[in-house]
Amino acid sequence: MTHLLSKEELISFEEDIANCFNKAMIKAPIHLYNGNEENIIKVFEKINENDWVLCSWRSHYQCLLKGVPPDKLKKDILEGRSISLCYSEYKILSSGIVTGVVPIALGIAFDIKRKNEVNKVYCFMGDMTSETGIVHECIKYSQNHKLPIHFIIEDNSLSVCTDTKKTWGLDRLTYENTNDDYITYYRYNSAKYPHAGSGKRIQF
Ligand SMILES: Cc1ncc(C[n+]2csc(CCOP(=O)(O)OP(=O)(O)O)c2C)c(N)n1
Ligand SMILES: [Mg+2]
Repeated sequence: MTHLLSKEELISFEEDIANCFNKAMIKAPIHLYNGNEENIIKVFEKINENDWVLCSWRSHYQCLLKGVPPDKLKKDILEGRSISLCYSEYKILSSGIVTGVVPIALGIAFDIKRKNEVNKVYCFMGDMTSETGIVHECIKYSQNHKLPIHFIIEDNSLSVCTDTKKTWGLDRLTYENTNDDYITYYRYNSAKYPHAGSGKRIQF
C-alpha cells in the first residue's frame, strides 16, 4: 500500500484545482476526477511503492495516491502540466494521447518479468480507450505471457461527449464487469465536471 488519502482529501484537491482554473490561474487543459474515489482508493490498497502506475490525461488522484506531495503536484498543474504528469521518482507516468501509455505499461511489465523482479505495473484507462485495437492486443499479450501487469478500466460511459457503447454498437463493453487477476473494471458517474476544464471557463 502506498500513500492513502481519504475520499474527502481527494475531492477537495480537485475542488481547489477547479477554483484555480476558474480564476484563470491555469493556462493549459485540466481533467478532473469525481465520483470514483472509493473505487480508486480500493485499487491503491494493492499498489506498492515499487510498482509502476500509468495513467491518462486525468491523473491527479493517482499522483496523490502514489505519494506525490500535494504542493508539488499543485505547482506542476498550475504551471500547465496536468495533462501529462510524469514523476519517475514516484514511478508514475501519464500521457494525453488515448492509449499512449498502454504499450509502455506492457513494455515495463515485460522488463520486470525478464529481470525476475517482484514489482508490478498498474495501467489505468477509460472505457473508450479499453475498446481500442491496441488495448485488445496489449491485454491479450499480457494475459498469454503472464506479465506482471494489471489494467484498471474506469467506465464513465463517455469519450469526451460521445457515448462509447453507441459508437461501437455494443450492448456491453468488452471488459464490462470483468474483475480478475489482470483487470479491474468499475463504473462511475463523472458528471460533476466536464471532460476537460471545470465547467466555468473553457469546457469541452
Ligand atoms: C490519439 C488520440 N485521439 C483522440 C484524443 C482526444 N481525446 C482525449 S480524451 C478522449 C476520450 C477518451 O475516452 P475514455 O477512454 O473513455 O476516457 P475518459 O476521459 O472518459 O476517462 C479523446 C477522444 C486524444 N487525446 N488522443
Ligand atoms: Mg470514458
